[in-house]
Amino acid sequence: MSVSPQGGDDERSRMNPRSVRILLVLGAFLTGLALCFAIILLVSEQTPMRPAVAAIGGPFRLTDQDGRTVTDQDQKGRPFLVFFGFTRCPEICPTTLFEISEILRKLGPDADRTRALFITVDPERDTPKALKDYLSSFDAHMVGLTGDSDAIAAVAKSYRVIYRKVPLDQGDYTMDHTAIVYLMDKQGRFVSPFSLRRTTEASAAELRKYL
Ligand SMILES: [Cu+2]
Repeated sequence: MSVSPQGGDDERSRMNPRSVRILLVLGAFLTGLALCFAIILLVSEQTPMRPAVAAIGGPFRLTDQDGRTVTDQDQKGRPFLVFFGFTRCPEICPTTLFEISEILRKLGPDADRTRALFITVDPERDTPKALKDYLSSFDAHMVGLTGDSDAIAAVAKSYRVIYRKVPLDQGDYTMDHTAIVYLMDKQGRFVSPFSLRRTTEASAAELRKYL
């Protein structure tokens, strides 16, 4: 095909039927695309993800490191992280709490608009005082929570956290526990597990999205 550089009116009028055809094809393509999106939206609304997601987390009534009663309702209005563990944990808990502390520090003043809850799976030894001593090494936005063994069992169950006592020598014991950090939104709904396998900046940016 030849295209004259000085096409002028003549060239434009000759191109017209083709332009119309192109527009028609483009229109059909865009309509198809819009339909695809509509179908994807419909399907994603109907997937059973929603009830499963909503089933993580739930009401609790526990005691913080200062002896105050803290409930799930107190968290409403700000996104928060939840992590289960115990103060005598040799490795996973201190590492995780350190990483969460770094993220909270990175948030600067915005950290006031969020929370990180550290819920003990060893309420026998993790009294409010034990939690307070332990958390003094971490960011001040961290809230340590304990309670009687039934309250802890109930909150762990609602987050699908599994934990158990592992006997050691001389009557001592340690704990095995699920070590997932949960991200909950402002309404207290589970968003997703919160990955710490990225830079502090990336984690802080992710958390900031839910403020
Ligand atoms: Cu641990």
